[in-house]
Amino acid sequence: MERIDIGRRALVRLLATGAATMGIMKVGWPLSLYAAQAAEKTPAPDRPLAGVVANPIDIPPPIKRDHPIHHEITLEAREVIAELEPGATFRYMTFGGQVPGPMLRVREGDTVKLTLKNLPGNIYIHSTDTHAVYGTGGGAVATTVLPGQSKTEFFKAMYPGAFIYHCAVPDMDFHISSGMYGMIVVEPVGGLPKADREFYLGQNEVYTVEPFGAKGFHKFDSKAMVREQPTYVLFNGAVNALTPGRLGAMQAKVGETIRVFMVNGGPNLTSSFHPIGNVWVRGWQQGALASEPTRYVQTSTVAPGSAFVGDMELPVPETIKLVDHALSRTISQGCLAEIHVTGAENPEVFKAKA
Ligand SMILES: [Cu+2]
Repeated sequence: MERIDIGRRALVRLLATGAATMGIMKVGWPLSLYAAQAAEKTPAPDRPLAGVVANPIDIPPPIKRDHPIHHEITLEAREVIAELEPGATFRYMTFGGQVPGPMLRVREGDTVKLTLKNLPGNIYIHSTDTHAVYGTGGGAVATTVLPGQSKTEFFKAMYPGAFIYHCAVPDMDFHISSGMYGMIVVEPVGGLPKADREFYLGQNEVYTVEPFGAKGFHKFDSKAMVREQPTYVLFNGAVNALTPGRLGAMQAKVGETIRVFMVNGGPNLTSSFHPIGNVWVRGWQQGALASEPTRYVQTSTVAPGSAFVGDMELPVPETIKLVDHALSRTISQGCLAEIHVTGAENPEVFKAKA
């Protein structure tokens, strides 16, 4: 049996910054649509902040087993105020204090006891709809839980693929936009082709009253969400989070094969996921890992509520920019991540000066 307690590391991080003492007011069941907006208050400017950006390499390793096992997994619903970009804050809803939520990894045929713990300081109900689950709402009904309580469901991973899990309460678009989604990888029997490194990204869009780039606290804008006009489009929950100017680029070496797991939370926008300066040599469209991958794909459509798994080969040193090729989202709304590939030049393949 494998036991994973997803929330502890995030909890330590929060306690270290003091953000766990936020003192958000609790409200009871039932919650009307967006009712808790009224509870939102602008945080004091000196409040310590917790970051929500998921570390793209902090993921479970590939599965080598040739037999199924049982998992006991706990996800924590955690509402935190954190930064969209330096000086601009937002009230996120997360699994485990990070966006996207922790990547879960099981094998086809494995069984899972999944506990959703809704922390006592939260104000909203939460749940999980896991697209790898047969059952009403992908388990959303079974896991709908009030602040301060936990619910546990059991499921068997019957089919392989890379799937989203997301909160699925009645105003789920609001919860997902606020960060409440992640990926579960159900590896096919026999596993995936070997990759030297793996990275984990999640894309979602955020709708705020205040414009892009404004300092201070950003309030959620439900009307803009219904119009599908976001303020921010983000990888891993913050503006250009995985670039040198922020938390740093992802790193790889010439000659390696790397794999990117990407989940699109949406809630509304389809991503046109493209690696500038490279190509998806193998792409499992919609996360369909039981299918043969498509080859040499430039831009992959990743629907909201779906995922993509893509491999790249790295014949030359370069900076690969991962973007949504609906490019205004990258240029004006924050949707950029970088992979820095270091190693020897390969002039037979590319020369900067011909
Ligand atoms: Cu929720």
